[in-house]
Amino acid sequence: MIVVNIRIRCSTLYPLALSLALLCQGMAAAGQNHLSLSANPPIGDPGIPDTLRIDYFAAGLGRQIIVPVRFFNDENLGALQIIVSYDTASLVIDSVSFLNTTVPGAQFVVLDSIAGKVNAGIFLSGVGVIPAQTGLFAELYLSQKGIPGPMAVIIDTTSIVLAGGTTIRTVFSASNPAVSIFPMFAGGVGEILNYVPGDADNNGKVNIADITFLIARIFNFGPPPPIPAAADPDGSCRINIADVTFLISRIFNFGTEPMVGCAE
Ligand SMILES: [Ca+2]
Ligand SMILES: [Ca+2]
Repeated sequence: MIVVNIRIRCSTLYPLALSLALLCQGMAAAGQNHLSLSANPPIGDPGIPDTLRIDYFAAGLGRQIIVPVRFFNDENLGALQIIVSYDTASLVIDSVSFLNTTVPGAQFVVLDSIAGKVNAGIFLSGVGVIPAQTGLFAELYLSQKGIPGPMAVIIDTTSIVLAGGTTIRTVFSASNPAVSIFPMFAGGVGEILNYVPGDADNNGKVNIADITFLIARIFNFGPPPPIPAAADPDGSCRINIADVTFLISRIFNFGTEPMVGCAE
């Protein structure tokens, strides 16, 4: 199995344009009443800049790509709405999961597979706040279309223009005072590498030479693996003796198939 590995470079920051954002599109889709995030004009972001971040992710052809979307806020929030775009030439959006989110509250998702946009939000309708934290907002589930060879994939922030002409953008809503906060965006450009899971020496085959290669590396006298994720067959995000054990089990035909690695 050939695997596509996508690395996120979190080196670029994009300040977002100021705008009043509304939850109306997502709320309508969720069967909720229209809700304005904030009736006040945006006043910027007090304290430490709030940040929206797309994390590292890895995936294989035919498997889902899981893209963690994280955020930082240093004030109490009442709602978050995050809008991102993806490359429709190479990716297909499957769903958005709030399963492991650190944010409690009502959730909505609108997927536009034609335009390649995801509009996802969480809001608190009653008392309570989303406290200051660095946390997971949601995970995007996408599939790779199966185009071989190295290529770039971009997950970026975007905006959506509603039928009435209102433009909605990524926004965090502070609960007290009620203001719209427009976070900085970190990351988004991915680099894709093709590899075979467990192929630690990157010669296209998984065999005993990969075990030798891993042992040499783990005991510090061998070269680093050309593609670290390929040398992480147990999918633990670390390269260690457990990967050697895993490959021994596999190669002698009583172990499971190597997993898509996540070591960096
Ligand atoms: Ca190999
Ligand atoms: Ca491992």
